[in-house]
Amino acid sequence: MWIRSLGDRLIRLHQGDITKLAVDAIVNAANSSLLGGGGVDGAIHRAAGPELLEECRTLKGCPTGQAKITKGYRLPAAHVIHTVGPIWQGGSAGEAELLRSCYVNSLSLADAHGLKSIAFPAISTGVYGYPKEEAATIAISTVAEHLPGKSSVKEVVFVLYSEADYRLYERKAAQLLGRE
Ligand code: AR6
Repeated sequence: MWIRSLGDRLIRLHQGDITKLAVDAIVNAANSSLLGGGGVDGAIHRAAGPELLEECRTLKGCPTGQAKITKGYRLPAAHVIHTVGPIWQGGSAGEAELLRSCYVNSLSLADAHGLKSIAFPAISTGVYGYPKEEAATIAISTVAEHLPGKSSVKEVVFVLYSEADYRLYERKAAQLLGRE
């Protein structure tokens, strides 16, 4: 278990299925319709049950880089924060700034709701094709920049589905945040 404290805040790395985590909010790597899809989005909708889709229909979609919150329904997590990552188009279409916004806006939404713990998947690195190493750098550095301070969020978990992604995050987190 990789864990690192930034003041009184914690950053953890976890390998596995994000739908199993009992945190205040899990983040969904959704698409702009917010009406479900494959990958982690499909897994979250399957585990949360049909009530999640019903609530998502009332949200009328979400632009890339923004985030919206729903309840977690049958998930162990109380809430789902749906964010829409950029589709990788080669790197000169503002992808890095949009990916950064996904993390910033998800954290601000969690703070606005007084949430203490949040878990992120590796947004945009599946179907949306964002290079994993660059995406990991953005994920870790953005969270590290925004976590200290007055936010209600005390714990951020990065959830990596594959062992290879977990090892990448371990390496990146050690580079960016220092070793234990
Ligand atoms: N728990 C944690 N991570 C997971 C899980 C899981 N259960 N399942 C997959 N991942 P992707 P994107 C990882 O494709 O690239 C959907 O159809 C996966 O290994 O889910 O942002 C949406 O509706 C990868 O590292 O999301 C959109 O249309 C990461 O989650 C589109 O895909 C993200 O992969 C979004 O694409």
